[in-house]
Amino acid sequence: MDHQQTQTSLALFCKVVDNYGDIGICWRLARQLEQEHGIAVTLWVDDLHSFRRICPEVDVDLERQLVSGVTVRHWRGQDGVFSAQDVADIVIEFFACDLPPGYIQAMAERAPHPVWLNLEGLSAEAWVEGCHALPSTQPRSLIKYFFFPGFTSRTGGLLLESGLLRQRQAFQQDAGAMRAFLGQFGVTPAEMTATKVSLFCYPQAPVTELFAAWQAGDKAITCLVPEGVAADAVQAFLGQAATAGVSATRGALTVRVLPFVPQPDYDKLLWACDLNFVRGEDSFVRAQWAAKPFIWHIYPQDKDLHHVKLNAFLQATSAKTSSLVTFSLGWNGAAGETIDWNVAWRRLDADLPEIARLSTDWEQQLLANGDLAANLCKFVETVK
Ligand code: TRH
Repeated sequence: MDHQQTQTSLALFCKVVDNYGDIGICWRLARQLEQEHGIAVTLWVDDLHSFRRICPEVDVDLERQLVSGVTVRHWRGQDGVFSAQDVADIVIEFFACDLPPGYIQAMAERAPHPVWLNLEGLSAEAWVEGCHALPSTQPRSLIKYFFFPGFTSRTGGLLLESGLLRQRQAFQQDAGAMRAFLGQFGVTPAEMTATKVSLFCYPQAPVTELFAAWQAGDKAITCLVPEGVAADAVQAFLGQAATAGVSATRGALTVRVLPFVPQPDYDKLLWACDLNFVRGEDSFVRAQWAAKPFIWHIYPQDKDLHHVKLNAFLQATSAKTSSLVTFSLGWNGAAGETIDWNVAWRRLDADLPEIARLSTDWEQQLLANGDLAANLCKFVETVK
């Protein structure tokens, strides 16, 4: 979309359900559309406090602010009044967050109507391909298209900024940079030489059991945990409050609490570790661009529906071994049998080099699908 033409405008609406994934994904997409596609992006978000945890530049008291070239608006409820002039060329509703009725009214009054997308959640389930890019007729002859991220060429692909993999390779080939990055959080040279694990999971994960297996193991483990994650298990291990900077070593295991870092630094944490425990959606995707083995803790849903989604991914990914599948099912309470974490860990640990090798093949497969932001722009061209 070259600049001779008027700059294309885009409005991205994000409601923070809980945790950081919703804003994590929307912030990443907003920045990329602005920086790589020259689109004038306005990000409407209803929770600036969660936003600031992943992006310290955000001022929680401002109604409107410019952050990294993106206009950030504080989305306060559904009563806003808008005119057709306020409506962007492209409107993205994240996770069916229900646009303000006044904005939809203004979209209908705008000529031409904007391109309206609902950016859906990520899943490897087969039905996604059949729903991706489907139109749905809305009142006042508006059309909304469903845009699905995914792992195949018949989906919207995954978020990936251009240059990210080059940055990663440079960082992972620079031992000094990795030492300095982890050193700023207090990681000692001895902890650096151990197997480094990042731990980002939901409270339900069997962290206490895994810590016991690591502590009793014959291999030194340095477990790096963002503050607030698995707080009960971490506090019990540390014997004190799990605040950033606190660490303890028991047996073969050292646990160190990290501060919650800005989003770009979270990538570096994944790049610097030998194994990553990730969750939800955005960290799950970032782990797949880190070329390191990872264990996914999926966002729990009622009636264990998330187990279907988990199994769909474990079937789809090529970066797997039976030890990883068993461990992942156990980690998500989907193994259907009691897991001996000493055995599960020993088997997974032995396969880490193989899984790391397989991760690069999987990365190539994902790259072939194109990145989500570029695919989204191409799709918009076909329907506008
Ligand atoms: O925080 P999450 O559990 O978010 C979840 C999921 O998105 C889930 O799909 C959604 O339904 C639910 O919210 C409502 O996990 P996720 O998706 O990995 O998002 C975490 C974000 O936080 C990601 O963008 C990385 C970022 N992050 C940092 O910026 N700094 C950090 O220190 C850490 C640990 C994470």
